[in-house]
Amino acid sequence: MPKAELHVHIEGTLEPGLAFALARRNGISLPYADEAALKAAYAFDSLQSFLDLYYACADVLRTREDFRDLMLAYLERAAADGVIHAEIFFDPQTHTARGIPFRTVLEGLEDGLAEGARRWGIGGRLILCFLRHLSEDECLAALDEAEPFIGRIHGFGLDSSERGHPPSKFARLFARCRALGKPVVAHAGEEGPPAYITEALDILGARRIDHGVRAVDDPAVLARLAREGVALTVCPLSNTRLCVFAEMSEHSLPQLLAAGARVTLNSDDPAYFGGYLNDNIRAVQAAFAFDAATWYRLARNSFEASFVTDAEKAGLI
Ligand code: ES4
Ligand code: ZN
Repeated sequence: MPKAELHVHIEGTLEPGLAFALARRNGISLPYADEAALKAAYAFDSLQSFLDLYYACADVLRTREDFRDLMLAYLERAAADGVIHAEIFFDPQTHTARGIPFRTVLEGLEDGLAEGARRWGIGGRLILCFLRHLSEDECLAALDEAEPFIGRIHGFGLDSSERGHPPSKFARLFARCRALGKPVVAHAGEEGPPAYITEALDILGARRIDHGVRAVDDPAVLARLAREGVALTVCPLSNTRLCVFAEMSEHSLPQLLAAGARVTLNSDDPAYFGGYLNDNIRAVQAAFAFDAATWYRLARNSFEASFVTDAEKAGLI
């Protein structure tokens, strides 16, 4: 079934094989002996334990070609899963903090998008994510750096450590993003409370909520999401790997669907969490045995919640 993927971090698609190949190409060493040792470190007990490794591995990404190769590897894998459109997060601050120019990151990712469209017909857009563990002033400086390239950035998002970094910390930043005429999204209600979902909507003007799975902890928030048709980009394997839910059978996905929320399924950081989009779908089906109508609804939601305009959609599906 054709699908759109709306929640995937390009840095989270860095497979161990490519990480070691890029480390060799760039003459740098990873703090792991080999691919097996790196994979063995993929045992997380929280979002932070994952982020520590995710930022460490991103250090192998140095050149425009590295970012191109990373994007191309993701698009090949996504296309094989029936993804025909992807809205892809990137974290420029992770790279500019290491001295990699914003332009190098952007142009490499764009090279990959162009090549992926040629080879597999897959469409892709870039959503620039700000790192919420940093200060709002640091994020405003990152936006300054991105502004010369604004026509090549589809939207803005908010990711990294959620607890203790509420959306309200970034009110001025997202006001500027909206003033640039761009759609904004935010991670909220992954590890953080439902109140962060409300802040993302009311203070940041988020058009979609990334994760949002903890909305079930506040019936009023859940009812509002359903009433307003706010899309939730849910990432089931991410949530179980990061211990948001102990097991897939405990995931809030059936409650979100039953409440009428506009749920989409996504892979988040597929290299780290045990699989790409169809692996997520298989894991959900093994736990919940949804009927065909539910799967059709989920695929349809992915297009309806995308930032593709109606006119563009007419040509897409
Ligand atoms: C992330 Cl799973 C998750 N949550 C928040 N920020 C992230 N960045 C990459 N993956
Ligand atoms: Zn995410």
